[in-house]
Amino acid sequence: MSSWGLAEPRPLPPGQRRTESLRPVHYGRVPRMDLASWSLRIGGDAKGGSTALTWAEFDDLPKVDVRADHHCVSHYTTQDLLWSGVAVRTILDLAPPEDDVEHALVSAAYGYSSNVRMEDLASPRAILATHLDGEPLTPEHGWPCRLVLPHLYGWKGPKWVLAIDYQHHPERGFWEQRGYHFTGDVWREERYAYQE
Ligand SMILES: Nc1nc2c(c(=O)[nH]1)N[C@H]1C(S)=C(S)[C@@H](COP(=O)(O)O)O[C@H]1N2
Ligand SMILES: [Mo]
Repeated sequence: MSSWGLAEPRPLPPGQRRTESLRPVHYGRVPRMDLASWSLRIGGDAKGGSTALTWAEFDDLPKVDVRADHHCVSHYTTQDLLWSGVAVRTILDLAPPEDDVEHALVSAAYGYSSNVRMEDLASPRAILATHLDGEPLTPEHGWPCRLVLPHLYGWKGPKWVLAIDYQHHPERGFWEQRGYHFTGDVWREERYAYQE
């Protein structure tokens, strides 16, 4: 708290400006999702093969809250969002990768994907969010479930997430194939592939 009794403004990563609210940003249309057929598949180089969780199984897992800022690579940041859902750690423990896997490809409806390093996915603040600020996600913000990785740019977190594939040999995801950075750390300002 400052001497004025107000919360100090949270620092902004380099090259970012604040915006008041989170506006929906995505490539293509909002997919129609259905909980009855929804599943989260964890596969690729997974120890013991592929696993799929139904919505009921996923929703039964312990829930956590993560308060975080959202940073889009197109230079805006929305601060102080409260995400609720299942910690990614819980999923990694339930369906672990083979030894020495360092990468994953996270996929969503309509072919969107992002490649993520296991060390980023294993962050204690990585969450498969079902709720934002206490309300279920709206369709345009990723209902029923989206990945949130607070220390990476927003594109690294697929909305309408459907699968996590562990990869010994990493593939680039949707934006990473289109000139964006392999890792995407906001504090290191890793925006573009030419910086790699
Ligand atoms: N499936 C999917 N997820 C996505 C995207 C997308 O195009 N498709 N865009 C990403 C980008 S670039 C950002 S900044 C955030 C935006 O989240 P919001 O729509 O909730 O603001 O979603 C990310 N997740
Ligand atoms: Mo973005």
